[in-house]
Amino acid sequence: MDMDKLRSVIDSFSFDRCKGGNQGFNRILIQLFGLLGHGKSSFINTCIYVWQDGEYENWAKANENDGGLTMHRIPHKLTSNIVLVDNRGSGTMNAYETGEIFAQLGNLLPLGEVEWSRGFGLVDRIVKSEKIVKTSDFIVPVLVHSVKKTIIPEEKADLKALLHTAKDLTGVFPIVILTHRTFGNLVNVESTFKDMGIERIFAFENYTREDHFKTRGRHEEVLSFLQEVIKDAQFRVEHQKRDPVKEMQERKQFVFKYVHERERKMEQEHLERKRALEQAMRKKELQKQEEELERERQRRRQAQEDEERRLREAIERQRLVDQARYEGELRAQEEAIAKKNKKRSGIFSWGKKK
Ligand SMILES: Nc1nc2c(ncn2[C@@H]2O[C@H](COP(=O)(O)OP(=O)(O)OP(=O)(O)O)[C@@H](O)[C@H]2O)c(=O)[nH]1
Ligand SMILES: [Mg+2]
Repeated sequence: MDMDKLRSVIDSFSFDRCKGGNQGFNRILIQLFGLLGHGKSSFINTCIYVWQDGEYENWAKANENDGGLTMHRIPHKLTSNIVLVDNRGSGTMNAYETGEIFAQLGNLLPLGEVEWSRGFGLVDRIVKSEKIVKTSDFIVPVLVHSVKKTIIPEEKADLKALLHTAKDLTGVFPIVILTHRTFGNLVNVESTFKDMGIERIFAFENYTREDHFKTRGRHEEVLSFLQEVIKDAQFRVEHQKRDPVKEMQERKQFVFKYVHERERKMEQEHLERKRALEQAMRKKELQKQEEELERERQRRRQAQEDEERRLREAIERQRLVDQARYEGELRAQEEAIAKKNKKRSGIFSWGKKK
């Protein structure tokens, strides 16, 4: 399809023209999500730039430096029936951040500033938003991922889980947008996402402040992406009985359950950590007691050895004293005998002279 035809298909899209009518939907909400600084806002700029085909502007306030910036959920109206939503990116895939992503994706929070909360704060915010959020928005989840960032094996499982939960939550398999397409191994990243079950992947070099030289390739890719979004929404509405109010309710239940499970898990982990810490402390205390006992045993052994040595030395000293005395007495006896013998032999010699 040439570009003009594509534009006219996108521009004229309306749920009212779906076979079986709009089933309660009136606009497509393209919900962008993903990690911080992967190019969500730049992708919105790219879409608006291509759609308006005028001068480049930083409509979505993409970060001018390399990093993350968006703190608000800002809707950008592309056509009367298609809205792009720039969501706040998450820093990690941990349970708090994914909870917030699901609430954003499920359109359970009002558009505007995004606060992130711990504990059951998210549930409170969803309940407070009930009257503001629209059930008539058809959500198409779109994950934005930069080719620059290699997906390490531990991240792969988290990312896959996130994509599948996004599908369960919205009823639509997320489309993946790869940004910075010339800055990394595109083939590898594409095949990683295909392995995760993703059917539609678009790779872009986003139009940015530095590089917004219009190219046919980029323009066509953006229009094809929008056409794909429309086809998906149409397919879902035409091939399935829909009830937007009930679906919103189900999304809410899903996120409540997720938050509840998360809190329960956190509490359990906290208790396990506490138990492990107490166990470690008890073990350390026992070890200390054992060491003290061992030191006491050694002290006693040493004292006993010292006592035995002292006794042996005393016996030895006594033996030497006894021996010396005995030898002294012996010597005295011998001297006495010798003296006696000398005397006797003197008597005998005096008798002979006579
Ligand atoms: N070369 C190039 N730069 C890009 C591309 N996409 C985004 N950038 C740059 O990357 C930086 C971050 O892009 P953003 O669009 O602000 O990222 P983000 O996902 O909106 O960030 P958060 O709002 O924090 O989640 C900016 O400096 C962009 O100019 C791309 O495809 N190619
Ligand atoms: Mg942003």
